[in-house]
Amino acid sequence: TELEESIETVVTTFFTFARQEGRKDSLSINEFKELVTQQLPHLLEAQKDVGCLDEKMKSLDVNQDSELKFNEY
Ligand SMILES: [Ca+2]
Ligand SMILES: [Ca+2]
Repeated sequence: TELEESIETVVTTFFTFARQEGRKDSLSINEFKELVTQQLPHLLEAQKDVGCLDEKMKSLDVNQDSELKFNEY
């Protein structure tokens, strides 16, 4: 279904960026910024500048370990 394809795209995108550095199953702040910059440019425009992404990351990072697990994302 269309929903399944969308979910698969989200999962694939997450892990493509997550494996770039450090832990392979979670996003560092740099990986998170790369992902948003490259894959979610409209979200970036809405956020106005990259500094807001730090805030976004903090709000998503439930356990505050500076890495985003898929369940946090
Ligand atoms: Ca990583
Ligand atoms: Ca975390």
